[in-house]
Amino acid sequence: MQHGKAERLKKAKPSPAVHVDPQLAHRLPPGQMLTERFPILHEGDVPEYDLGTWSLRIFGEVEQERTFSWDDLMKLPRSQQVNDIHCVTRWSKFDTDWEGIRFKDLLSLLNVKPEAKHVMIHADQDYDTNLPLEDLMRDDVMLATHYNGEPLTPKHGWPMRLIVPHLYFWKSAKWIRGIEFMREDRPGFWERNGFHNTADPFLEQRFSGEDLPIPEDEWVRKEFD
Ligand SMILES: Nc1nc2c(c(=O)[nH]1)N[C@H]1C(S)=C(S)[C@@H](COP(=O)(O)O)O[C@H]1N2
Ligand SMILES: [Mo]
Repeated sequence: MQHGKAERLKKAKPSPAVHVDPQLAHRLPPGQMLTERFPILHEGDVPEYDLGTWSLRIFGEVEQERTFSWDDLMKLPRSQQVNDIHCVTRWSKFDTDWEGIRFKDLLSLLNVKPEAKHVMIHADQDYDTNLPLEDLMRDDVMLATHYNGEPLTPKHGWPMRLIVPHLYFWKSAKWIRGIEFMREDRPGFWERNGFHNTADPFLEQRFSGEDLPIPEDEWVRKEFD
C-alpha cells in the first residue's frame, strides 16, 4: 500500500553517519564512522554549578597544592583550535571548534615536581581518566570553556572540559574539577573497566583485553545535538 510505505519512510530516521570525502579519509581512524551530530555521552547526571564557588584543584606531585577559582582561570591567556574527535563507540566528528586555556599554559604556572610523569584528571560525576604528562603537554590539549564560540552547554561539560584530540574521546573529561600529578600511572574510570590505557584511535586501542560487547550502533541511540 502506497500510504503505508510513505509512513514507514517518514518514520525511518536518516542514517546519522555521513559519507567521507576521499580527500579527508585519512583523518578517519579505522573502524570509525563520520557524523555531523554531536552525541552526548556520560555517566551520571549533568551537574549544576555556581561559578562563584566552582574551583579547579591542583594536587599530587607539585611543590604547592593550588585551587584556582573561575575568575583566576579567566585571567589566563586564551587559545582557539579546530580539531577532530573520535569516540570509542565508533563515531568521529571533524572540525570541532574549541576555545579555552591550553593545558601547557596552565602547566607553566604550576610548580610540578620533576618526578611527575602521569596525570589523573578528576571530574564530576565521580569520573576520572589518566594520561601521561607528556601527552597533555601537546599544543592542542585544551581546558575548553567554549564550543563554536559559545560557552559549553551543561551536557557537553560546562563550565570546563578537557580536550585531548589525539586520543579516544573518553580521555576528554567533562566537568573537570581536579588535576593530580603522579609519579606512577594509575587507571581512571574507563581504564579500570576494560578500556585501553593509552587509547590512540589510529592504532584502534579500544580495549585492554578481550573486546567488550559495545553494540556498533550504541552512539546512534544516544542523545545528541
Ligand atoms: N565527567 C565525565 N566526562 C566524560 C564522560 C563521563 O562519563 N563523565 N564520558 C566521556 C566519554 S566516554 C565521551 S565519548 C565524551 C563525550 O563527550 P560529549 O558528550 O561532549 O560528546 O565525554 C567523556 N568525558
Ligand atoms: Mo565515549
